[in-house]
Amino acid sequence: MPGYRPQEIEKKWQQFWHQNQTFRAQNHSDKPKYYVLDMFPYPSGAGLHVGHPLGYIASDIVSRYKRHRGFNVLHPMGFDSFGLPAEQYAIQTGQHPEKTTRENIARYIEQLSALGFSYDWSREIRTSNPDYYKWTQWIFLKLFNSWYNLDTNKAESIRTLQDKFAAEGSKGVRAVCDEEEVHDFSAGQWQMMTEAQKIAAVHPYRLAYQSETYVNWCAGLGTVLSNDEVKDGVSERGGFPVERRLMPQWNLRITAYAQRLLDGLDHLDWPDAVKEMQRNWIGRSVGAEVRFEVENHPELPLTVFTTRPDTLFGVSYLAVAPESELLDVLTTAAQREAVTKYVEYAKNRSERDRMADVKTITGEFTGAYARHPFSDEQLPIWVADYVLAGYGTGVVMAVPAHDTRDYAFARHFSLPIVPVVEGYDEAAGEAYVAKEGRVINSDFLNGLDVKPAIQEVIKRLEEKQIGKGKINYRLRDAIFGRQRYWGEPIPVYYRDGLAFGVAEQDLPLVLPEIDEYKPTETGEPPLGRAQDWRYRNEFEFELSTMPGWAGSSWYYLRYMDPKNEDRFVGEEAERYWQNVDLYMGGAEHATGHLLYSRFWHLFLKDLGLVTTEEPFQKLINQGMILGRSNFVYRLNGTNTFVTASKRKDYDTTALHVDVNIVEDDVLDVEAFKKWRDDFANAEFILEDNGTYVCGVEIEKMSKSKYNVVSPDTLTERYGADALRLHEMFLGPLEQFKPWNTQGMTGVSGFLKKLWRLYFPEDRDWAVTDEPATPAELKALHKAIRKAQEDIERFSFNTSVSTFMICVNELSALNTHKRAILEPLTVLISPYAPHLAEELWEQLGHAAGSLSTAPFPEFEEKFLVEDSVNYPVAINGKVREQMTFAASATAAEIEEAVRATDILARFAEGKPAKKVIVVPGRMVNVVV
Ligand code: ANZ
Repeated sequence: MPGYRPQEIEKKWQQFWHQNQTFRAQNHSDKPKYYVLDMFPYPSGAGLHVGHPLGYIASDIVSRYKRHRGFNVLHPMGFDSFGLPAEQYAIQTGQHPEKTTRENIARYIEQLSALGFSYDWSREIRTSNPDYYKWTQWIFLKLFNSWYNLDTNKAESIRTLQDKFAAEGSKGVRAVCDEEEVHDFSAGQWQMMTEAQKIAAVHPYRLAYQSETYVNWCAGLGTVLSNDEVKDGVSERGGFPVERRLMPQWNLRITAYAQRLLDGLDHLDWPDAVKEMQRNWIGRSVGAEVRFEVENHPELPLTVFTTRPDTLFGVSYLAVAPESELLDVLTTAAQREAVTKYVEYAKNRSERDRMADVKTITGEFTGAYARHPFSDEQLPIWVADYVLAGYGTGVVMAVPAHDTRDYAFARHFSLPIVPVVEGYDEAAGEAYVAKEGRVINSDFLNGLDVKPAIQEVIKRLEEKQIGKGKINYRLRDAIFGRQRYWGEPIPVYYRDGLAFGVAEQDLPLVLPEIDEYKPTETGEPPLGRAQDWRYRNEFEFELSTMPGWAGSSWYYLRYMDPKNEDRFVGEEAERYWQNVDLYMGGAEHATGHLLYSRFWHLFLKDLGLVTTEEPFQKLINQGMILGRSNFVYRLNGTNTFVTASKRKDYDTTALHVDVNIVEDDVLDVEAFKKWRDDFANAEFILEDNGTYVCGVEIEKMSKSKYNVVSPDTLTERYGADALRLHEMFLGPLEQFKPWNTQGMTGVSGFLKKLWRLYFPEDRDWAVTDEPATPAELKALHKAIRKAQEDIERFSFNTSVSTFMICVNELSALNTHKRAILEPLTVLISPYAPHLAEELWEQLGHAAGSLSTAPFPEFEEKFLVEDSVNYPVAINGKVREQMTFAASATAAEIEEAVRATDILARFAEGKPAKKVIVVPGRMVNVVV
C-alpha cells in the first residue's frame, strides 16, 4: 500500500464505521457525557455546498477529540423537514412534498457520509415523520393545557386555574394572560357558568391560545409570517410584500417567560453578540402606566406606557396607533374623513419602516382631547404611525422637549414644546434626551432629579389610582399558525365554536392527503381540502399547521431517546444527557430558533418534564464561507467577450460565469461555449498569452451567481480528509471568509507528506520500533500541546498549521518510528479520520477503530532543551557561539569562557575585566 489514495481508504472506513456502528452513543455509561449538536439542516433540493459543512467539520473534530479524551459522546444528526420550499415546489409540480423531502434527505445523507462525520445515525430524526411530530403535537397540547401563574412564577396545569376559580373566583388569580379578554367573576358565578362558558373563560389564560392578532399577512405566500421572517417589509423567502392584518391566530405565550429568558442569558457560554440580540429582542423597559381621561368619553380613559413618568408635566399631546380600535369612538365627525384616510395609508407600512423612517412625519388630529391627570390641562389626541399598536398600550404621552420622535412631530404640526428637565436648548433644534438632571416646570416635582422624580410620580399615580409602575417587554407572543400544508397539524378541533385539544391517545394527528397544495376556493388553508377529515368523524379540525420552528424547538431532546414510544424523551435518558454541551450553528438563528427553544425548555422544566434550565450550554456561530465569483465581460450588443486586463478599452457588461469551468481564474473557453446555448458562437479577445482571464469578486454563495462549489467533486479528487483540513485552514471558525479551491492542493500535499512518514516513496512500510530521539519527541510534543490547546478553545485553523510544522520537522529528521508516529496518528485523527484509521490499522491495531484510543499525553519534559546556545561577545560585539548544558550555572559558564583563547584571538590577549552571563541568552566579556 505505498501511495496515499484517499478514494480507497475513505470508502473503506465509512463502510466500516457504518457496519460497526462505531459512533453509536450509549445512554448508560461510566464515562462522563458530552453532547455535541449541529443545527440540523433543512434538506433543500440543491444539496450541500462547501459552505454548509464548515460547522459540521468543526463539531465533528470536537466530538472525535472528546471520544479520545474518554467521554461518552452524543453526536447526532437529523432533518428539519417541514417547511416552505418543499411546499412551493409541490405547488409548482404537483409532487407530494413528502416525496421531495425524502429524496433530498437521501442526498444529504449521502453527502454527509462522504465527509466522514462521526454521527450516531441510529438516532436520526425527521421533524416531518409522524412518530416525531406526534411529540411536537403533544408538547403543543401541554401548552394548550397550561397557564402561567405569577404567584409561583411558573407554568401550571390548567386544572389548578379551574380549581382557583372554583374556590375564589378570578380575583385571586395572578396570571400572564390576555388582559382585554378576561373578565372578573366570583367563585359563585363560576359555579353558575355552563361548561361552554367555563371553557371560554379559561381560554385567554392558556399558553397556547387563539386571539385576534395583528399579523404579517403575505398574500404572495398565502400565509402569515413571524417578525423574523419579514425583512424590510417583504417576506424573507420570496420577497413578497407583507401587510398588517387582524386575523384570528394561534399564539404561544412566550411573553410569560420574558424575564426568565433574560435572566438565563447570564449563565450561558454564548457569543456576546447573540446574547445582546436576545436582550434587545426581549427589550425590557422599566416605567409606568398613566391613565388620561378623555373629554366627553368617560367610558374610555387612555392608558399610556412611558419610561419617563418624570416628564409628565411636559406632555403636549397624546398619540394613538393607527390600528387602535379606540379611534372609531374618539374621532369627531369633523375629523373622521381625514382620520380614515390616514389610517388607510398607515396600515400598509411595515412596523420596521414606521420605526426606522424618521423623516416622513405623518399623523392626523382626531378632534378629541384628553385631560392631564394632575394639571387638568387640555391635551389634543392625535393618531400617528410612529406609535406601534403592539407595544406598550399603543398610546403615547408625547413630550416633545425630551423625545426625538415627539419633537419632530411637534415641530411638524406646531404643537407646544415644554421643557421639564433642565438642559433643553431651544436654539439647538432637537430634543434634549436627558437620563438625569433636575426637573423644572413640574409642580410637585420641581427641583427633584430625574430618578427620584420618577419614583415620586409613580407614588402619586398609585395613590390616586390612575397609574402604576410597570415593566414592559418588547417581546411579543409568538404566532403559532401557518395557513400552509407542509407542517404539523395543530391538534385542535372545534365543538360549538370552542377549541378543544385532541386527546393524547389520538396522537399523532396525521397530516391528511389533499388533491392540491393550495388554499381552497373560499380562502381556507390547504387542509380545508382534506376529504372526510373530522375528529371522531364529527368535529372540524383546526386547518392551520404549525410554523417551521415548532419541530426544531425541542429536537435536541428527542436525540437523547429517539425511539421512545411512550414519552417524548425517557426520564433516564434525559437525566443522563441533560442538555447540549456544545451547539454549533449559524448566527441567523439568534432571535428565532434559539429563543423559542429556550422558551419551550423552560416550559417543560416548569412541568417537571426536563431537569435542566437551558437547552444549549455553549454556542458557537460558525462564520459563512463566501463564494468566489468569476466574471466574463461581454462587449455590449455583441457575442464577443474580452479578457479582464483589456476590458477597460471597451464598453462591456460583466456576467457571472460558472466557477466550475474556470481554473485559477482562467476560463475554459470550449466549456464556456457549451455552457449556454447563446454562447455557442461566442468570440473572444484574449490575453497576449492566448488565455481568457476572468474577473473575480467575493459574494455570498448562491446558485444565481454560479459560484457554488459542491463538496462532491472535491472529495472525489482530493478526499474528504483534505476537504476537512482545508475548510478548517481557511481561517478562524467564526469569521466570514472566501472559499478558495486552489488551497486544496496544498493540504492534499500535506497529507501525502504525512503518509510518507509511514510509507516512503521507495519502501512499502517504514515504521520501526527504534527509540525516538529528543528532537523527534520535541517535534511531537510541541504539536500535542498546541493541538490540544487549540481544540479546547475551538481554534481549528491554527491546529492545521501545527500539524504541518510537525510533519515538516519529522520529515526533515527522517522519522519513521512507531514511538512518534503512533501518537501522531491519534493526534490528527479528529481532523483526518479516514487516513488516521488506515494508518492505525497498518500500525497493527487490527481489531477496530482508533476512535476511542486515548489522546496522546503531552509531556513537558520533552520540550525542555538539554543544551543552550550562547553567543559570546567581546565589548558587545558577538565573536563566537558556545554551547552549554541547560543545567550549567553562570559561574560554570564564566569559567569555561575564561578558559578559551577567545581573548587571545579577538582582543590581543588583554585580560578580561568582567564576564557578564545572561542565563539562557548570552555572554559578554568586557576588556
Ligand atoms: C414619554 C416620554 C418622554 C418617553 C421622554 C420617552 C422619552 P422603550 O424604552 O423602547 O420601552 N412609547 C410607548 N409606547 C409606544 C408605542 N406603542 N409606540 C411607539 N412609542 C411608544 O420606549 C418607551 C417609550 O417609547 C415611552 O416613554 C413612550 O415615550 C414611547 F422624554 O413616554 B415615552
